[in-house]
Amino acid sequence: MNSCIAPRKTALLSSLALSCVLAIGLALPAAAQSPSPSDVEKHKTTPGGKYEPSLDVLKEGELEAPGAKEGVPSLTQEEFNRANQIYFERCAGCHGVLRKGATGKALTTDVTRESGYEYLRDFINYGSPGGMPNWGTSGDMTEKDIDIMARYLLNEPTAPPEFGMAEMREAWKVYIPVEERPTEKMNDFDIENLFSVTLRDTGEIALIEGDSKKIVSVIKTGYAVHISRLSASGRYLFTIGRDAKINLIDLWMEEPKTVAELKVGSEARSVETSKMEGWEDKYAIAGSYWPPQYVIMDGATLEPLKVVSTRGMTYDTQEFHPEPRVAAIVASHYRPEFIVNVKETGKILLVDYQDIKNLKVTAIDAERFLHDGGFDSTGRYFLVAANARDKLAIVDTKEGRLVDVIESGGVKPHPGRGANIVHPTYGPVWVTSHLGDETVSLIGTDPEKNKEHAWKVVQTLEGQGGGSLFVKTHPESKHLYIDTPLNPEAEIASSVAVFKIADLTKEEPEYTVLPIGEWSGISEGVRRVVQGEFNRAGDEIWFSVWNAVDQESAIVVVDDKTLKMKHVIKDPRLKTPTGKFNVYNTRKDVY
Ligand code: DHE
Repeated sequence: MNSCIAPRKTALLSSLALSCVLAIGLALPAAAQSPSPSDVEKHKTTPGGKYEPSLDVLKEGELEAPGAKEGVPSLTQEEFNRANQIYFERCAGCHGVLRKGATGKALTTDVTRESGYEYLRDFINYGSPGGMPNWGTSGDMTEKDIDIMARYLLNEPTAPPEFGMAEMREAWKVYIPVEERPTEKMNDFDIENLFSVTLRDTGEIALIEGDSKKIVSVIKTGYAVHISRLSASGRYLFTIGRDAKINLIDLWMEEPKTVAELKVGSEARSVETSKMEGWEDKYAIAGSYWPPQYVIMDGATLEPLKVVSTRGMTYDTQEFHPEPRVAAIVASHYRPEFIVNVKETGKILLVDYQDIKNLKVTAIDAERFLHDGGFDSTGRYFLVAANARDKLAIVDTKEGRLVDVIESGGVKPHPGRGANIVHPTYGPVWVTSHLGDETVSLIGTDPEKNKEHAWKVVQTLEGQGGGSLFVKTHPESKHLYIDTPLNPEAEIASSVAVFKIADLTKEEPEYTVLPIGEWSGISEGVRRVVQGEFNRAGDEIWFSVWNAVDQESAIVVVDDKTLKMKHVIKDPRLKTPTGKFNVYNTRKDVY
């Protein structure tokens, strides 16, 4: 079940983790029929449909093939390995590791055996108008792979191994104990304006000085490292790889280095640190996709202290879900709590870290398939996208309760951490763009002075198109930036749209297009332009020009006042740059 994208682009697209869905719905019709050519047209996967987790690390581990069962076609160990690889890479993001269903339908044997081998084979081959890509007829999967997958689905799924405290302690390494670390900053970097840049496909981060724009260090991290977060003091940088490896990097050292390391599972995406006054730098937390759990660690050593499973009941149908993945985690500024977003149960957990022996967790019923989100400008309200349901859930982190769940106004919201602007008409608003269409939604966030606008989509803007991942602004900026890295049009994917905040009063506000890809001077590759990040002063914004690992990539720095290109950072070490995390803005949640 290879990606439904032209093979030529495979390197970059696999790095995009685009797992084309096995089926949006395997709602089986009475007879297995090939779809008509016009139906096959409808199978074209959208950017939103493609942006599903790929459990790249799980596919590496060998699992034992299920034994023979009467009436069920068996697989050799080799075929089973191949099927697992395809399934974890392409299908598990939607259908779940255990095939119990997530955003896609369940593919458990009670469903698949009812349909039978021929039906499954044809379904995989031809797809369905309901959203299942036509893997065979598109040329993305060979006949042999389709045969293996049809048989695989008739066999019971095999669960990958658990990863508990014993495994974590075994993986835990402290390279430099706290007492041997510097007691003051030993380097000349302006740490507050340092950027930690994800070098996705090399499993590294680059530390780049904001003023000089020079790479001061490249540090090895986990596989396909995902995000960086800062400790409240700004001294410690935490990174998490998709392989669930956390690196703790001490920015005070003469040459910043990993001082401790921990693996918290097999697949993960999020890490955060305690930020409440009095608890600065004390704890860290990481959430995993597999096993479905979060772990609280010591903030200075990463010693794992408490592992908590997220398995449990879905918020709405109240059915047991065996693998609810942990998505975004943020740290409250108002209470000693981590805000943990669980995808499949649709619950937002407020994890009180004051007493981890007697752990208090408030479980808020929100919406399913929570993904990413951020705070409003006051840091009190947290807004998170339930992207498969086109909704946003809002939590009051001061009161510890759900404020509301609202329609996002577009298809598949993807805010990153969102962007906070003061709208000339509606007051403070938080912004999200969408993966599935061009909508940019502005949501009122001030229930005190702008009560009538609070928690409503007060305005929608028309951006360049779908495939947007991140929006960005800064309190000092008069602009709102929207990227579109996953848009199928190369020109749109390699540029960003900028709205003037003052123009938002106009009936149809227009945007300026910044041709960042072109400005980079790179002529090869798709030049996806992704994730704007401001510097500490808020007068320049950095964009990654993200190409495949064997192609040239860059970071383009834009002057926020003039919207002109200010600088291009190029370096042979800058391979596949994606996320960028300015130390000050990340630790203070400025966006
Ligand atoms: Fe991300 C944030 C999950 C693919 C770049 N990504 C997040 C968060 C989650 C997540 C849960 C929120 C973390 C938090 O705040 O604690 N991302 C996933 C996936 O499951 C998905 C769809 C597929 C996968 O298998 O990983 C995925 N993400 C990508 C990419 O392909 C991106 C564009 C490039 C890359 O580096 O992998 C990408 N994700 C990012 C970035 C952030 C992020 C840059 C942080 C944005 C921010 O401003 O905070």
